[in-house]
Amino acid sequence: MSELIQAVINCEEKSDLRSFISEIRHQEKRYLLRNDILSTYADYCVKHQKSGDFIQSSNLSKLIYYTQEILQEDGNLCLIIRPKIASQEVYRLTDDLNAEELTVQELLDVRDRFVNRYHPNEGDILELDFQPFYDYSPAIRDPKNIGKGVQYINRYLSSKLFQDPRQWLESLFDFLRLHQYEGSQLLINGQIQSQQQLSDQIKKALTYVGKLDREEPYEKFRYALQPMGFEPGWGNTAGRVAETLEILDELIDSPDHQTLEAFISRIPMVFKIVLVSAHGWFGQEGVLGRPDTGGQVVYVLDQARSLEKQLQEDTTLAGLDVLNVQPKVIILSRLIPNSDGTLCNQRLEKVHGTENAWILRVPLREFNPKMTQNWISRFEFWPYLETFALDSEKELRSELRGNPDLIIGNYTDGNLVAFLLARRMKVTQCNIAHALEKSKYLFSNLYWQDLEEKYHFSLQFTADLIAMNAANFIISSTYQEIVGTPDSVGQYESYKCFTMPELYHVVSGIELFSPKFNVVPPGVNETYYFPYSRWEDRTESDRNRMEELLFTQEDPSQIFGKLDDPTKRPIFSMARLDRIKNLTGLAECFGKSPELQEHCNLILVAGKLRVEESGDNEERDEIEKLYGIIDQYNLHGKFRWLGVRLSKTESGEIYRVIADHQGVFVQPALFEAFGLTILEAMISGLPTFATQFGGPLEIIHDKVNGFYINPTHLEETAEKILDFVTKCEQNPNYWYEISTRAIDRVYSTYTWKIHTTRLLSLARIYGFWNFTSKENREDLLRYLEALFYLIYKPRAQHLLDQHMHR
Ligand code: UDP
Ligand code: LCN
Repeated sequence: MSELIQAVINCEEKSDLRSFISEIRHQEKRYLLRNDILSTYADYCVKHQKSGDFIQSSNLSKLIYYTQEILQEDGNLCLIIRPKIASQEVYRLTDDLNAEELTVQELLDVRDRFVNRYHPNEGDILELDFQPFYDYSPAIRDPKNIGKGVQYINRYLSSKLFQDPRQWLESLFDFLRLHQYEGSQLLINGQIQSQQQLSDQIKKALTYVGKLDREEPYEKFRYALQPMGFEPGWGNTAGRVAETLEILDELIDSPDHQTLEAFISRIPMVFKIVLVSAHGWFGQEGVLGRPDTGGQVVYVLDQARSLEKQLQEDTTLAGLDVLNVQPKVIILSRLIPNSDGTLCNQRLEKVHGTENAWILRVPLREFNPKMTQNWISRFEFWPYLETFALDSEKELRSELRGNPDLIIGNYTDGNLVAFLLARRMKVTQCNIAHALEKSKYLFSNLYWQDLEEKYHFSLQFTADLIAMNAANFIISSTYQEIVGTPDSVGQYESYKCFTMPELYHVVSGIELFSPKFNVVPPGVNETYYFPYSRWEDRTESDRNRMEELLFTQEDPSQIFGKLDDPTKRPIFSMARLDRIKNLTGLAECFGKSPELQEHCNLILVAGKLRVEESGDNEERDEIEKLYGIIDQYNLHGKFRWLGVRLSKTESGEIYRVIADHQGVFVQPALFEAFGLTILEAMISGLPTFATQFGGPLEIIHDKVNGFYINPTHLEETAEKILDFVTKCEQNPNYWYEISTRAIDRVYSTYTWKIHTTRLLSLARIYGFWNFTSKENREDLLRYLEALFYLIYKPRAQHLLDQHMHR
């Protein structure tokens, strides 16, 4: 990049650079983000009548394209440049056009100075640096392979391991001896005492099972294999046992990474899984749409269901029915005594449609019953996590009659609890972010002190750093959740280097090239969400009820607005009513376009209708704002707002009824980490317009199976929807084309079956590598513990003191 800067400085573009800098100086903003930089540059090009050629291919244009941020300081500009995904360079550009490269430390100082929180005379600030812990572990080289960690680690470690055949065979032998289920030995027993004997016995067993009918059930020859040294776990039929033994035989004779993966994927080593989803209303009925309760709950419930099913299939295939193995999945959440009509005050609730998946709710200790008896916003939840983890450990051990095999955390709080539990129970830890608030709230770290009272980001970001570094593996829903796109920073990437002024500087917060990252997108519950055209699976009475609810029913307690012409094409959206979901933006976009109003009605399912009924600040603000927009643009007669809480069956049907009317779904969030409603709408057959900021960029292919919108450009968004509607009016086939492709997209890529097969294979492979490579992470974990006790805990205690005085 320095060459590019030098090229701009040294060529005839120097004067352009000078006048562009002067343009920047005239900006009121001293801290420009990419959007500001691009629009200032666009204005500059218009004002100076720059040619298309210049705009397309000048060095200055290239430099601007890569520049993520510009900070102005004493006449100098600090340029933060992202020359490629997951990398950053910083330059100071002086008045006389000298460019010098800045270190990360210098950049963080510049940022601190920007907010007047730089105090070098008072000593150095604490620097957090995780890089040394990653220096000796394998790292992916090519950014395009980020998020494919397991493939990489498998190849890398196999080749290392296979270099020393003796050690490799020893590790494999030790690994095979390890497995038990509630005291019963699996795979091999004491008859096999060495790796050499293992190899001989495999051949013997293969000869034996080779003579049996392939379909012969395992229980019929179980006791013939036992004296040879083989216990249950190899397969449920003679054919399956033979296959697994053959794979092992091949692995011993001529190891390669594919055979290793195939073998490990068959090893029964995961039976009990804990999913931690601590905050919010976690339940199966009447909880969705509340503040803090949305996609994460849907995701975790569906994942639990699908994991249980997959575990059952796997244990049956492994022949473990003879031991009566019953896999168990526990969702750990908090118990909320004042549960407002939901079941969140019940200790144990079975997950519908499963045999052995449960929601286990553990109450918070009663530090302050006014708080702990009630729902607590995720932003205020921090002081309760450590004791919650301690109490949960006991409950989990008694429910599971031992330790789980895998703990998966969800969201910052769940991930921190998963870290504490996994550390104490010595279990593999997996992280799922769902949403990292750091990138959701602009400048949330730089101005953390001003936001602390409301959001407590100092606790959240510290917890994020601890949990994401501690996790054995992380699954993300998209690639860009990790490292963004060529022109936008990823959510995990935003933790790489940042300042928390006066608290600490993070010079390397996470290794983005670490193979711990794996992209495993979620699915959608196909029992409730399916294409509108599957008439045979739809219930007429539900359909009529939803039809009425959407278009005509009058019930001021939960419905606002009456449609003048209910037959107009519906534009539909459904989301929690928070600022980032931006339903108010969609209403405004609709309000600004009389043409769109001529063709369509706008129907929203969102939150509550009355400020007094909401206990959440953001929700209250949004309710007021929405009423303001309705009046300002006089949307009466064209707009309906349903403040209802729908059951799953109803919400599935509601998308389909919109599709019956050839409507569209719009997801206008200012940022969306993934966006389950997009999958729900698409599988139902709705042409979907979704924000271009975040996960939807990977779900949808623009203009192929849906459309991108920029929710900050309201007129342009209205124009895009109008354009689609007009095209459909001219050519009714167009709606069907997009609708069909949307359905296909979900079925081909976003199913829970794909998700859980992959997740379980990850759990096994990481489990195997943790065992064989004896990866020593103790130094890292000790560092994280220090962070927890020295930074997180005192701050959490301080917040608890505040709560006690409420
Ligand atoms: N949802 C709902 N009722 C509402 C709002 C949302 O049932 O009033 C459901 C919606 O169907 C989806 C989930 O909540 O399954 C929202 O997930 P998404 O990933 O879109 O957003 P999140 O709320 O997690 O940010
Ligand atoms: C949280 C979000 O904000 C959504 O974008 C995701 O779809 C959801 O969690 C499930 O991961």
